[in-house]
Amino acid sequence: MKPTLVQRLYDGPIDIVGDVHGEIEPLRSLMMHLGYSQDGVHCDGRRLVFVGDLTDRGPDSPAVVNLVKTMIDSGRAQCVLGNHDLNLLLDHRKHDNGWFYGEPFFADDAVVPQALADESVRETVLGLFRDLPVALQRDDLCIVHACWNDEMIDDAKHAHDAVALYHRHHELIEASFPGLDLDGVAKGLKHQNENPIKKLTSGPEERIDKPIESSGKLRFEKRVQWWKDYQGKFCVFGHYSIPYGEPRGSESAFCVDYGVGKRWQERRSGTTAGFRLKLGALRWPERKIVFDDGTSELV
Ligand SMILES: [Mn+2]
Repeated sequence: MKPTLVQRLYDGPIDIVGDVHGEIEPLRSLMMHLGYSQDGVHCDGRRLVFVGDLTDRGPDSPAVVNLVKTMIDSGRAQCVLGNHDLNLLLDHRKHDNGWFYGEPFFADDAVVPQALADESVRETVLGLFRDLPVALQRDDLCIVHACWNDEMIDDAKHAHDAVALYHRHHELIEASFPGLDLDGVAKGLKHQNENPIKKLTSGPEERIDKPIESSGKLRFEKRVQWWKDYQGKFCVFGHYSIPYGEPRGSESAFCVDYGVGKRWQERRSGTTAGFRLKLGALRWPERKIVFDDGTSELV
């Protein structure tokens, strides 16, 4: 029987890596600065834990998947499922996951350089994502891609297949609509906030009065900063793409996603070094963040 969607996090010292989004070179640099060999061995026996969103946007999603899969298969790394990873499992095409379908990523009428998948890459990617848990925990620490929520973690604890759990709740939520007199935004928010797989991998949202433009679409909802009210076990999460220098959590929660997924925008505007958007890893229990450029600081 498959293990459940909430699994035991490694004991001992770990390094928790933010959303990689296909950025293979920053990942290799980060591993080197953390003291890992290129296949993920650390001389002190430390291990890597990824917060999900391994693919999309960056130049080489297949290479990131191959590397992380090799480390997971040999017991040297763990990874939780992110919303981008989930989209591929659900076959939800988005503006930035065309690489998976063999199609170039256009932004502002120019191609963003990316390795494109073929059939065998697609098989490897789905094979990895199908087996990922949505959350990891141990006595002092828990890890999820976007949002920790006890009630939804409980649902995930009793499930073995993220796609099946997603569809089950999707249908339950749809079945609750007749007679409720909800508009499209309210329905969308129910799908976002009441489906455990959605909420754990992409976080809670709320309605806003003035729509904002995001990825070329008008949106009537925005993300909720759930960590401001969170008081549980220390939680490390990704997803929110918070640049260096900005507030990134609370007493009990820390966002390790420093936004490297949008580094293609910096490259396009001519930056070749000293990037503002970084890939970081939180060393635990040291509580030290190490970046792909080799800099580090206590948090
Ligand atoms: Mn994400």
